[in-house]
Amino acid sequence: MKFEAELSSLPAQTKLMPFECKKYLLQQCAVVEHALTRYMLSEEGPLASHIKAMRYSLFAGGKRIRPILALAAAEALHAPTADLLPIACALECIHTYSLIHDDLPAMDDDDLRRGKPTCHVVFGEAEAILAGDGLLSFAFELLSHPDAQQGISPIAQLQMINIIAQAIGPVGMVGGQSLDLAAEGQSISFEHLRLIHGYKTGALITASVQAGAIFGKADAKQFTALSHYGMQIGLAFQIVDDLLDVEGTTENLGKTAGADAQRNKATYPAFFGVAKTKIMAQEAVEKAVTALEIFDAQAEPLRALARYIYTRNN
Ligand code: GRG
Repeated sequence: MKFEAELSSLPAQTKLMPFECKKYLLQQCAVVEHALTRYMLSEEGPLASHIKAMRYSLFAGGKRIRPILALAAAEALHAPTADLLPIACALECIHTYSLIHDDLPAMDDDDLRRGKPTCHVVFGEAEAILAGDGLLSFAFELLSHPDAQQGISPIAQLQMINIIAQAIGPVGMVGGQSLDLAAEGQSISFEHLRLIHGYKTGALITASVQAGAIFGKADAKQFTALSHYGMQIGLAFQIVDDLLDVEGTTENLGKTAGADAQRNKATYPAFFGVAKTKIMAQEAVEKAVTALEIFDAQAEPLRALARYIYTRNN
């Protein structure tokens, strides 16, 4: 999908040179990749085949948006980010678990993810369930890892774990997935769609930003601003995901394009058409950037990430 042309219509405050964002993303992706390699269990011993299934999906080439958002939020608060890396890796493990389970035959039954056959296609359904469970549990090992206790007070660390746990649980990502499955083939209201998106996709994205905010010792005003930013980019992320399902290709997306329509899923383009949906995504990005008004140039990566979420093509 070509969004670049539409970038010119974004207000000046949301503009950054595309190459700067690309460079930042590549750099941060490499940092996250390196940390994941360091923290993730290696494929040896009696559990090698279980760990192989976890590693297969974790290292299949995701964009690492959630960990990068956490790091960028801490950066916006002038915090050194090295000690945040175990938390950033935990967020990616949680996200990867959700993708593995989302692809299972009992859920979306997809055979392609991140450009590769899905975990259950390669390792079988039972092992894919366990790989997801393993990644989710391992994430909590990382959230409470001795390295994650550096540069943060025990109270702030517990608060961060609580926020992440809430975001991915029954009143968060898992609840959203449940609502999403129940809504398949049903005629639902737009308000209900927003609720599903907010829980299923928005909650973990918002929690990633909030984790960075807590690590960066945000005061109440900064935390509220970063939370608003997180909610708006979470919304933009899901709207663009809906658009990419319509306009993207399977090759670009690394997952089956057109799957939403095939499953008769309620989406933004289904409600509003493609053109209006793009405007709604832009509006969410603009609101996200406006929420960052109280921050200085250190928040530039967050502003660039908001814009990237709109222009991404996978
Ligand atoms: C199974 C508990 C459970 C939850 C599943 C994440 C999720 C909830 C479902 C995935 C379905 C989906 C396509 C949601 C839209 C937004 C989304 C999470 C897209 C994938 O995230 P990206 O684009 O993926 O960050 P990469 O592969 O780059 O990490």
